[in-house]
Amino acid sequence: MSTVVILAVIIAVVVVAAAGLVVWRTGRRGGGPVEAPPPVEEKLPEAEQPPESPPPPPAKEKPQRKKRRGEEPSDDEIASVVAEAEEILRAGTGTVGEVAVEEPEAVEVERPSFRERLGRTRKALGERLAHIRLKRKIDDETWDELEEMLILADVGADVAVDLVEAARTKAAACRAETPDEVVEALKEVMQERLSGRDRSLALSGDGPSVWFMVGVNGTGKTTTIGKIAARESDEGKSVVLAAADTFRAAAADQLGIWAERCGAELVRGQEGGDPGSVVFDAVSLSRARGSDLLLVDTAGRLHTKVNLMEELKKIRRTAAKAGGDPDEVLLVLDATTGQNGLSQARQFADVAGVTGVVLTKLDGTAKGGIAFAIEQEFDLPIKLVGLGEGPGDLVEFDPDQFIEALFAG
Ligand SMILES: Nc1nc2c(ncn2[C@@H]2O[C@H](COP(=O)(O)OP(=O)(O)O)[C@@H](O)[C@H]2O)c(=O)[nH]1
Ligand SMILES: [Mg+2]
Repeated sequence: MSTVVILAVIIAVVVVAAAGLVVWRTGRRGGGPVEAPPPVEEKLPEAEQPPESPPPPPAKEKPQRKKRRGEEPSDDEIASVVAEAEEILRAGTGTVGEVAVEEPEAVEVERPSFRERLGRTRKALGERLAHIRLKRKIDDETWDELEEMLILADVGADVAVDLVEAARTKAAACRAETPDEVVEALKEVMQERLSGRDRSLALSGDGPSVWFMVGVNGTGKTTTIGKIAARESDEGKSVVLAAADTFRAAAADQLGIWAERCGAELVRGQEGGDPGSVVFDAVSLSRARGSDLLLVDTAGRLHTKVNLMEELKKIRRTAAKAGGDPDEVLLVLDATTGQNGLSQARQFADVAGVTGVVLTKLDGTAKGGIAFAIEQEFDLPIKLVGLGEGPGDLVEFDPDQFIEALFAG
């Protein structure tokens, strides 16, 4: 055997041993599954033989990820590959040699809490509650004050009377004597009234889920669609937006900005055009693409004398014909309009087949009690709540957290 062949065999053995050391140390520290390195080529053609002792790399030079064929790794190189592997494992992503390190799980976007955003509602209720808690004894006046407090918070007169009645019965049953115990009884009654409803958003079993947004102008339909699209896209869903509010071109432009932000597809028509044809096209496109979710923005008013409610019914029928009967028709209500908004909302609820409510602008009102009026008078579940104008400012309606925030003072 020639000297050159012996030398080549020695180098191959050293390289295999070094690669084994790197993989063993990486697997030991990372704890994850580590695959064996690819087999090292045994014999190299003479022309590619490396010099006997390759010059050591400069101290600060980043070692190459893949070694030149047949080159023997030095101790320094092994140490630096191990250090690199440790760094990648700490960062949670990347590749070490041939071993892929899994990407970290998506970090959940932090959503605002009721407690931090219901500032004005909490202040209004908190001051009155503080006054009631200071009372020495419970009498009719105490109950009247609690009722007044609820009416001022926009719970609605009938609902306020009903809640106080129930709290009074509860307080008597559990022999509540102090103002704190009475306030607690009212809080529990309010929690009971909002519990046990299905607040989930319905998904289609077959084809894209279709959610309509309806409601009067300025309530926050387009903004809510943008927020939902942002949330669902973040979760990896493919989303299509239909600009069926053809009243103003600016409405479709506004939706277009949201679509661009989150990579959703926008379907729009001519200003003043037929909203039905926008919806038809959007359903057809979503089905053809196999999209997960289609969000339909509708108008709060129209150019023509066509009745808005008739138009909504027509759009629904068109969507159904195209194979996209809505899974959700969400009535968007602006919390700041309080009881006035409710009468307009009633019309939508009656004709548009509303399945749930999105209560917007709860961050900017002292009238959070409107949530009770909606649930009790309309018998509709509030499914989502807007707590600001940003893409992350949409939260699921959690009644317990909502009431805790109201009573937190
Ligand atoms: N503070 C606050 N503003 C909101 C919220 N939702 C929407 N808005 C604002 O309300 C205004 C009307 O919203 P828009 O989506 O255009 O209403 P639309 O006419 O129903 O489509 C815009 O200025 C929005 O930024 C919310 O939850 N909180
Ligand atoms: Mg709009």
